[in-house]
Amino acid sequence: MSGLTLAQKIIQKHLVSGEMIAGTEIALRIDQTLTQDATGTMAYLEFEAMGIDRVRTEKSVAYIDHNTLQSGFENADDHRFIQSAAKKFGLYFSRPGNGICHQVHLERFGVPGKTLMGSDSHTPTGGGIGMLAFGAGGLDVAVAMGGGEYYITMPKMYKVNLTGKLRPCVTAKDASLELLRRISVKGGVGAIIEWNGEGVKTLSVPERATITNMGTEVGATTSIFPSDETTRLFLQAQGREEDYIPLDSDPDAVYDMVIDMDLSTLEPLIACPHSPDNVVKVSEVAGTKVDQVCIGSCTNSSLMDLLKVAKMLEGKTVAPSVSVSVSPGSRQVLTMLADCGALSAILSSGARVLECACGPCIGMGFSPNSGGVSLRTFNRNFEGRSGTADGKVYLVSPETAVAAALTGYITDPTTLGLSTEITMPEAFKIDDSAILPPASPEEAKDVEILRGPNIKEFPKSRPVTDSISAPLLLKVGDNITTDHIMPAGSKILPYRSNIPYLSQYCFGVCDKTFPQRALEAGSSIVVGGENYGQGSSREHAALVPLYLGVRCVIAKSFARIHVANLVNAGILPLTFQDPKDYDSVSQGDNLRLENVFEGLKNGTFTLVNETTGKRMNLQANFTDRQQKILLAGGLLDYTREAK
Ligand code: MIC
Ligand code: SF4
Repeated sequence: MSGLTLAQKIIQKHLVSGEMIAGTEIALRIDQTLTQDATGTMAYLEFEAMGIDRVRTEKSVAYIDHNTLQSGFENADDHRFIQSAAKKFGLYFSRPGNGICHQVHLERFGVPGKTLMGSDSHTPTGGGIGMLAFGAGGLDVAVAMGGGEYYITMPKMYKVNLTGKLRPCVTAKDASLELLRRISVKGGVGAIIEWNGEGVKTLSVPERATITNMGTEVGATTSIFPSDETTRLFLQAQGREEDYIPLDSDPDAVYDMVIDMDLSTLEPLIACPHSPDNVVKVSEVAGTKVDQVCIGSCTNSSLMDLLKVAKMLEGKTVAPSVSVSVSPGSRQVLTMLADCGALSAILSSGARVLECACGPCIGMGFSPNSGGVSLRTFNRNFEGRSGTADGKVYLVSPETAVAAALTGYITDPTTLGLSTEITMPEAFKIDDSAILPPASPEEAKDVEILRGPNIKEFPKSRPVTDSISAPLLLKVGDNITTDHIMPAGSKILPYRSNIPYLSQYCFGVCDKTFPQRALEAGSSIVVGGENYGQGSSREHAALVPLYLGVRCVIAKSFARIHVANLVNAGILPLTFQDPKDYDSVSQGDNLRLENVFEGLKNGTFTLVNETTGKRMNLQANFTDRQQKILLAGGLLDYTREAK
């Protein structure tokens, strides 16, 4: 028997059912959960609907970090709802302004060797300290909060074998962009990526967390680093040394793919609009005029990142033509920047310091000017996500961001000769006063859940039927993101608990007429290309199509979290057996799915294009559990029936 990979070791310890054979279904015990507010309201409504009175995990945390603009009552009502639900159901509550869920979780809660599930696709950030951390839809997280297992397909194991050491002004972000350049936004689908090898020793915890965070962008199930002396020192500095355990893969562990990466040969890289894998060297686009620079997000807002930013900005002012924002990842980061004087260097440079929240990353303010070029240290540059439809967003490291802020043009930071030498403090400032503990089970009985008028009914799902006849109302191309299906941003995000309202914006980036046409048709089918549904974990990208009557999505291939969300919503996700059949259907055709019940069991479905007469095969390997969920009309109904 060969040895185990690091991820396999954690999976083995948490395996409730199934075997560790790639491609088969396994069920995992989940130790910790996290939610953020944009997905959390729905997740707690779903948890409530399951009728469980208390979370059954080791630790569950509810964060408020996305919807912090509060330009009306909606966000504030949702915050209050989540706060009261957390208190009643036994969760810790991280108050608005306390920071971005992934950054705060890493600082204050994450534990090596534990499993973490979060209703946010960047939950794998926890892999930076050796957690096995998964992003999932809100309903799956609600089930895990109730003590239910997490069902996934046992992933393949990939290894990035790191050697060498990063040169000054070349960063962990560049290593992530290099992986995206090599394997693309779908190169990690169905796999866990372990970062290992000699080079790991040279990377700090925040650098590792940047890398595991960006692993979501290659479509990986999750990403993970070993837990070693660097991890121990980080936890010690957070006053949590008792949470440390060492963890590594066995020397003879077998991987399905090994990617070698020599850190010392990397150069500053940049992802050009509108995809994180549209990566070139910074030097190749140097000289492009920049209008805006945003530093922050769960990818690059650690104390280490911002101390380096402050060091580069110290005594200088940003170019007059560039608007610069800095959003620290957490209150801990912000107070420590303030205490050591680094904040003053940032402020004096002319940068605007924003709240410790997601902010511009999810279009919550700070949108670029018309057609503006925005360099961001974030993880996603999907079209329209910034809030400016024709904005051109590039993804870069904090060092490359500062270089552009100072010069006004895309600039390779290694050419500026600026020092990024910083000393990290031995201990972080611990102040958990903005993390509210849950009520005791006794007190919880009297806690009232506070609901605002923005909370509307959950859309009714319908069990799949043996034959489905519906028009193909929308045909889209490859790599459609959940930001295309259900856009976010400051104008729409406040309505995450109001599916009827949200539905007006469904597929707005692709076709503004879709919602109206779908409502009129009553039942519809959507067709997509490769990697349909990549990006975020938002289950709204399934719940809203459900509300609009979408019965089935047919694609060349799907992204992992989205396909699970479609099944949970009771929508059939099917793939073309022959990808060329994608060309045999056109928007407006009438389609008919036959023998659906048989197909659920044997994996093959017949699709008849009633407009052209062509018949073709579709496929899907639904597990027994998924078949039951689809027949019950979604996971919520299935869970209720199973109780
Ligand atoms: C994102 O980065 O797209 C989000 C907003 O954090 C989403 C979650 C959401 O849509 O609420 C994610 O990554 O899962
Ligand atoms: Fe927030 Fe952006 Fe991270 Fe999503 S990617 S959790 S919006 S900071």
